[in-house]
Amino acid sequence: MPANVFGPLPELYASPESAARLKLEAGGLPSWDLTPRQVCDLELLMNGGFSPLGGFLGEADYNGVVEEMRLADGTLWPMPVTLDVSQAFADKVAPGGDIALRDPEGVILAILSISDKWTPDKAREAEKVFGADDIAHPAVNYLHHKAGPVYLGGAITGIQQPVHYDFKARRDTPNELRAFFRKLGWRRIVAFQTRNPLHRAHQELTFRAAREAQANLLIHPVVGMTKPGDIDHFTRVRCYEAVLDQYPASTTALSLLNLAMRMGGPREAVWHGIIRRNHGCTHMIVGRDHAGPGKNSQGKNFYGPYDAQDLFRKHQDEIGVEMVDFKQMVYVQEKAQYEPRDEVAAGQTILDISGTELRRRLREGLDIPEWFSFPGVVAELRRTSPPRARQGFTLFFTGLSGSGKSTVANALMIKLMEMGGRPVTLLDGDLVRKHLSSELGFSKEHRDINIRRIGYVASEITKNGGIAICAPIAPYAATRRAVREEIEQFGAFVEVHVATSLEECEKRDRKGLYKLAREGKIKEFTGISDPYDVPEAPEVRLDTEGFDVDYCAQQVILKLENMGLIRA
Ligand code: PPS
Repeated sequence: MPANVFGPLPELYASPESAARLKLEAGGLPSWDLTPRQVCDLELLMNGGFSPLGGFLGEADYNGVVEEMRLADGTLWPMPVTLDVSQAFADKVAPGGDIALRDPEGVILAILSISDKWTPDKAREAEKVFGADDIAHPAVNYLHHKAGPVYLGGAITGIQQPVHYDFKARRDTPNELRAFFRKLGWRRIVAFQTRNPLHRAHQELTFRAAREAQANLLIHPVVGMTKPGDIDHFTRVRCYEAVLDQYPASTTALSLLNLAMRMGGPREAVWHGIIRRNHGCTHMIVGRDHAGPGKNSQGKNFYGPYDAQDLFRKHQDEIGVEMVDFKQMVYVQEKAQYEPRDEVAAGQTILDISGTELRRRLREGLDIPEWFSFPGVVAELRRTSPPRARQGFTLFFTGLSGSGKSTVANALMIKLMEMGGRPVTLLDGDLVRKHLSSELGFSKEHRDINIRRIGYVASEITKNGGIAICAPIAPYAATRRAVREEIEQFGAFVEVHVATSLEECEKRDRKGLYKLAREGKIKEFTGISDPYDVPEAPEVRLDTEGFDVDYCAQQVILKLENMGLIRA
């Protein structure tokens, strides 16, 4: 192991005196408002979590990382840490200049001295770094649909740490953790990386891993950004705190890591190892499908289950952290205890509850046995995940103009109000255009703004336990997906494709708009002179032709019942 694991690590912060002066000077520089992911990256750059990086990658380093997992000087570095910006901002700045980096509230966190500016080949980045240019991968989707088109690289001078109001006492910089380990005399520390609540199986496996490595244990969960749809970090941290007293206090520590994960499987595992080395750890637990992104658009896994372990093992010496094999722990009923799955004697009964099954039990308010989890953890999960029939949700209708979205949406609103229990809000396309988006037209840009506004309002309604029914055309799949991701943080998103054909909509032509569109009097008309991406996998697809409104509404009601969102 490298000898420097316990000594202090270089940080990128200016001294307090220079920081005060730089802050004043930076007020006059062009400034970039960092995205949430960039704030996470910047924090780990500044505090040494991404050491040896001295800033956002320049072009030569980026190319080396993408192609070979190495910086231009040959140092192992698996993940591009780049500052993506808009074309408009990129046009205003040039290599040799400085820019101020601000958090979303406008606070200046750092100065970037631009050394490189370039337009990356995102398809190549996706292929090489994540293994496929497939937007089913959350990081590839981010790359194509959220990240700006131009990258800026250069050295960072840190002015101040990003502000966190939550769980302050549980957040530690690499140097704070190193000092803590030094003070307690911990010399072998095994890190456990996680983005999920810990149940008994995790407690058993981490406890055993630490014992086998004769090491202390650092539970090091990610609280920056994880996989879309994960349990929010507030709930998770309360769950971690509830488990902490199951470990001997003198051998185990909990610290939160403000990392923005990419779900990059093997490369991400190597990255996690380097980050843990920087945080003073000597070992890391790497499991099956570490940092896995789920299924690709063909329904197959992006990576093999042990790819992450293989890549980690191959680079273990350079990472400077030893891999501890994750043993899948299962509950053996006859013995009333956990054992590694491969050590269970033949004929014994194994009990297990999968993640999907756990979510179902929470959703439906069913029993979660004590052999599976700790009462404190279950209580926290139940607090934030009441049964689905008591949570808010969004019903999102999409379809061509005149397809019948508003009619079915209105019928559903009435039916849901008749059932009672939750407030119902209808965000109909025409209503929204009148009250929220009256200044917008029908260009792609304006339609996207319109749908994002609807998504924002619907996510607030969902978060607060109501039912939002949206009925815009929403022609673009990527925008619908962004709205889904925003809402699924708080409740279910039920996409209903009103699949009335263009011919039928045009035949009905309720508002006379198709005629005008055919005559060229209305431009950019969906289906005629503007695109409509047909939803690939909506929760419900409604065929309205030949069916009455009641029947269509009933199809949606059945789906809602089936998803546990309403009680029969
Ligand atoms: S979008 O694409 O989701 O922002 O559209 P939306 O807000 O739902 O607005 C669609 C309604 O606006 C009328 N309209 C047009 N639709 C499509 N293309 C063009 N160019 C256009 N111009 C006006 C039309 O009446 C749509 O109403 P619905 O209820 O869908 O028939």
